[in-house]
Amino acid sequence: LDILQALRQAIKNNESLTLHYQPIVDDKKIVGFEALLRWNDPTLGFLSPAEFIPIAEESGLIIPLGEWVVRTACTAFNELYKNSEYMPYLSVNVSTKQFEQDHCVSKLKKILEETNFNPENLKIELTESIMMKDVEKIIEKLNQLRASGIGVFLDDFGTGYSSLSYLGVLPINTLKIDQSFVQNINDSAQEAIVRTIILMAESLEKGIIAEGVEEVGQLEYLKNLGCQHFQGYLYSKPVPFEEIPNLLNKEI
Ligand code: G
Ligand code: G
Ligand code: MN
Ligand code: NA
Repeated sequence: LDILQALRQAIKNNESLTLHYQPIVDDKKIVGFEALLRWNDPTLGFLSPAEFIPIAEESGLIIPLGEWVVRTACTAFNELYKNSEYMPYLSVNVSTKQFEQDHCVSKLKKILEETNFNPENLKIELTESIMMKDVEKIIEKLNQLRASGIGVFLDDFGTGYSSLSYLGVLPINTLKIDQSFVQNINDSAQEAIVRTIILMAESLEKGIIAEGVEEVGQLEYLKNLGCQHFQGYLYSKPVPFEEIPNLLNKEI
């Protein structure tokens, strides 16, 4: 059984695919959760999204898979927070291949309507590779997202080929600093890069989230540089949906 065949089955059966959720925090509370795909196939066993997302992209399965992610996460979150005053935002990864599709934005909006999910509570994470595509078209889509209330995060920031000149014109809300910078933050060159990214984000009025924060030392370093939002094993690994309530009581 090959991965492609198995993935096609998994999407159809809706049994072996699940989502885990990793909190994004400030210095007091959880502000959001990133949804991350997990796949434990009955015959192939556990497969990492790093293995199967590229196959899904190549085959076109990323379209139904991506829609499944948004629908499943929005439904689960609405249920979890139906009696709460405060709801952290939900962030989902959208691959460039998926975002390039003509009807991507209208499809997203349709899923939000069907699940009755507030667009202001949804963020989508795109990588810098979107900037290597038809930029005019990408900007148009980003503007449509903004108009609908959906937020846009630029994921793994600093590792791709984004031309800094695009950053000024792209309607993106937040930069997620790639974990590789955070993990090497005691290296003076890496620290200089992180400091510069944070300053640039401030001048462009964009938010910043540091990814991959594993140690208290890294957290303190980032706070000193002016970073206010964090994600990483230090606070929590991605957890199954059922474990979210345990996190809500945990100290930051
Ligand atoms: O969760 P983990 O670190 O194993 O994720 C590995 C990679 O897979 C990350 O780059 C992550 O962004 C990506 N990924 C996880 N879930 C999804 C998803 O639902 N859609 C897309 N497009 N990528 C995902
Ligand atoms: O590309 P993206 O940023 O979406 O990928 C997120 C991936 O990073 C997830 O698979 C998640 O499991 C992983 N991750 C999250 N926090 C940490 C961390 O603190 N350290 C490491 N090594 N990986 C992390
Ligand atoms: Mn991400
Ligand atoms: Na990332």
